[in-house]
Amino acid sequence: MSKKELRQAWRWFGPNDPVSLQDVKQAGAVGIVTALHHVPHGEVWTYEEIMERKNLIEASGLTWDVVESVTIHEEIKTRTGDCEAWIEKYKTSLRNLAQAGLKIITYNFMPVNDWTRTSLDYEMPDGSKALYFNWVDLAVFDIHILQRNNAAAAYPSDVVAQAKERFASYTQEQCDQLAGTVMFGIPGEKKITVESMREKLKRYDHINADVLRSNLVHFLQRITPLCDELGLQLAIHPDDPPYDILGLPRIVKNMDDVRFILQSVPNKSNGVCFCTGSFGAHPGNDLPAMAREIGTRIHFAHLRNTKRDAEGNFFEDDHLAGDTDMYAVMKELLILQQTLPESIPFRPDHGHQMIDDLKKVTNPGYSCIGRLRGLAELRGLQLGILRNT
Ligand code: DNO
Repeated sequence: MSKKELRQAWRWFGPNDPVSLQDVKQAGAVGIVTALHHVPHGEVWTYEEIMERKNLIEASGLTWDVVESVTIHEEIKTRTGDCEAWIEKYKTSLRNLAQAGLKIITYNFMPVNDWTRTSLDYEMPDGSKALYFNWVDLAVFDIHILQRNNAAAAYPSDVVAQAKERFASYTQEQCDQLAGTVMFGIPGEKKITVESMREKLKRYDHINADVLRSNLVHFLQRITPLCDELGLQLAIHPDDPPYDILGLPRIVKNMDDVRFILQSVPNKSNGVCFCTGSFGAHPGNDLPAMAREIGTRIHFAHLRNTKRDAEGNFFEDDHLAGDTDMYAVMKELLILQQTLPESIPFRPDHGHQMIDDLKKVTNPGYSCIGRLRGLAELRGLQLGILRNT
């Protein structure tokens, strides 16, 4: 094997991120993954604002490698209201990004909420803190706090019973905290309240997985010809966690879903953000096999590990620990990389809050030291594999 490496990148939330660009350089990353988080979802990213961000990144000796995310407006996902006008705005943003020299565009098609966890400070045996997803806590939120119609029917009866007991034991403060965590979303973006969540969920009353899938295909058919022409590479982020939650359909959970998306819209710009943390939270997903099959349609990678228990709850483990065989995934990605002219960017996705970061206010999952550890381990793994093949 020749020695083409993946490109080490780092998610940065912009000028308000407590992790500075200089910190990123010290952590050993070379590329930045970011977005204009202050632009309301769906509105156009202007060329001027994109360039301003790009210049800021380049002034510190880094490059803006990946856009994550250009968020899709809910009316596109539900194909209602001003859907077509939102798609036109999306295309304008894509044109502006291409004009500024950006190439890889991450997005997701998760209804209402982005990633979902039930705890952002789950204590690990070594004292560091991890992100955690627990079904009983989700049911506490869903059945008792959100009070979604018929929510209990979505959970096994023992989970419903435990949720009832747990809810009775929670103080108001604990309930507020749980609700805030479930609806946490992306740092620097507008927060949603329980009330607005109810409103947003209502819009999906008549949208099942098939409808959502056809809305995604419609969106992709509208934008991929432009992306092909501009040389852009789209990267759809899987659903996190890869399960239907809060009565919402999820359509990027496994290899069947990915196959459907790639086959329905075969344009070369249509690709995937291979997030090992999201896909890896489902025991049915064979990550190395998925990497092999998706192949050149992997336009970007998030490397992270989760550890499940028997009930399907999971915490985010160290990058090289957990249920996903990171060695096997890295090996697949490196085999793929050798066939490509450009490096696939990867970022150490999330990391534990640890060491001095425990005393700081950090973006959950995105503190510096935990990701620095993850990046160091992943780079070492990469080097070891490349030297031995
Ligand atoms: C969570 C992230 C996701 C991701 C978006 C991409 O940490 O991986 O929020 O950025 O889903 O659209």
